[in-house]
Amino acid sequence: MRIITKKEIPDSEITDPQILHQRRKLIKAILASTVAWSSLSSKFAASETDWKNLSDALTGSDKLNVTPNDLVKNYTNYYEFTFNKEDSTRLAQNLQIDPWSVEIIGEVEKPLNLHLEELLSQQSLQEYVYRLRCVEGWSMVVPWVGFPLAGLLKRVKPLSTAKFVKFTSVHQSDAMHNGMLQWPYVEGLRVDEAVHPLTLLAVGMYGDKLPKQNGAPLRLVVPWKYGFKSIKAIVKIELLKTAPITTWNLYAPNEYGFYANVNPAVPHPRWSQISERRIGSRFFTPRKATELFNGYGEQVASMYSDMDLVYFF
Ligand SMILES: Nc1nc2c(c(=O)[nH]1)N[C@H]1C(S)=C(S)[C@@H](COP(=O)(O)O)O[C@H]1N2
Ligand SMILES: [Mo]
Repeated sequence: MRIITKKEIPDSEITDPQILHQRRKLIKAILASTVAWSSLSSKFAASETDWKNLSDALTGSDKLNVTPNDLVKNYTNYYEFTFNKEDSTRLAQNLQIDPWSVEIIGEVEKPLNLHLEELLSQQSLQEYVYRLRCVEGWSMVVPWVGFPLAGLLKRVKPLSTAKFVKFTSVHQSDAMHNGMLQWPYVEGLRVDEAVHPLTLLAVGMYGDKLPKQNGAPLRLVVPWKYGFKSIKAIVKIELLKTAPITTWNLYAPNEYGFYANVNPAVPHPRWSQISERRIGSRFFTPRKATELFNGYGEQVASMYSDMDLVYFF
């Protein structure tokens, strides 16, 4: 299988030189592992030639400013466990993720309940390097491994009545103890957003399987929206006629809108969204200017051309 590196990040964002070395080490580890997630391991198994192609892409002049893996693994938002970004990483290890299945139901011709292995059996995995911007004002660059959600949605044959997609996270009450919000975590997209080619289901990052704290075994990645839309540990995908009620919108409707498109012109009621702190940058590095649609406007702006982005924030 071929893993293709999509170069979404401009030259001006400098690379982490360790990444290539790290990837080679990781792929070896994956190839050697025979335990759980066996189907995933085979999905990741690239031939030597594929890896040479990938390394060539990475050592070329168009280098990527990927955030070091250690930072992405150890600075996580997983509120079902805790509000603390370090503790969530530790506590998430208590999640049971094998076996895993996902229901895809609602306004569809062919509802499915798929084991993770079946779900992946018809998808080919690619690497997608995307920026992730959290509503709290920090950002990072993550090499996800996954596939466009559109491919999976096609398999259930959505009816013309399907206008929205609702995503539900797992809730394991013996492991998830934060009682401050209503669980399970729920997110949603409009159907056109859900089938946009930038919208991914990720099963890995940095050439390896997704760590539990980053949403294993399966999470959404919507790079032009604030991070809270990129829901982790998905167990249910429902196609709906109307917009679902989502966790953050229910909790604080004036602070977290349904659309949540990254937009420097729409401040959060308690802070500005004009700039962001890139995780891993040096202490004195100035904050980066936040870009409309997180810099993916060329690809996604047309979906919102007739909408007031202040009203539909
Ligand atoms: N189920 C679930 N999904 C979630 C969250 C969460 O608390 N629970 N946090 C969201 C937020 S606020 C962000 S910024 C991203 C963070 O992803 P990361 O921890 O992998 O960087 O996940 C999103 N997905
Ligand atoms: Mo976030």
